[in-house]
Amino acid sequence: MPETIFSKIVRKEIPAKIVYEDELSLAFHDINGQAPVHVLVIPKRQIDSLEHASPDDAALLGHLQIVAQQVARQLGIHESGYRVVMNCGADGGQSVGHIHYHVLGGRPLAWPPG
Ligand code: DGP
Repeated sequence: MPETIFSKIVRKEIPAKIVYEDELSLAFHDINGQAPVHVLVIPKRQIDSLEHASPDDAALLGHLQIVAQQVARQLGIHESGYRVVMNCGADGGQSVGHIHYHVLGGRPLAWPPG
């Protein structure tokens, strides 16, 4: 799949409000935040979606979840609670073809999602 805007963010070719970075991952505020805290956690290496992930990607996906925890703590939503969600494919609501977790918090979140 062609690269997306997220690869440009990884390479710092376009700006983003980055809150965390390491050799494998990047976390930055969503441009269209749906909660007081809405951060995206992405791998630097593009995987198009969860459907495109393989067992070899298991450690990387686990790493992204620990980064999500770190971001929640850093932004002070770890005690009130937060949601970590990944959309996959058209019906899942995925709009950017570079796998990512959403970290949402800072207000009560409804369930189930629409
Ligand atoms: P999803 O719909 O699950 O694929 O989520 C993609 C999210 O990416 C969506 O909430 C909006 C966000 N987004 C799209 N383009 C940009 C961008 O250029 N910068 C930032 N910070 N977020 C973006």
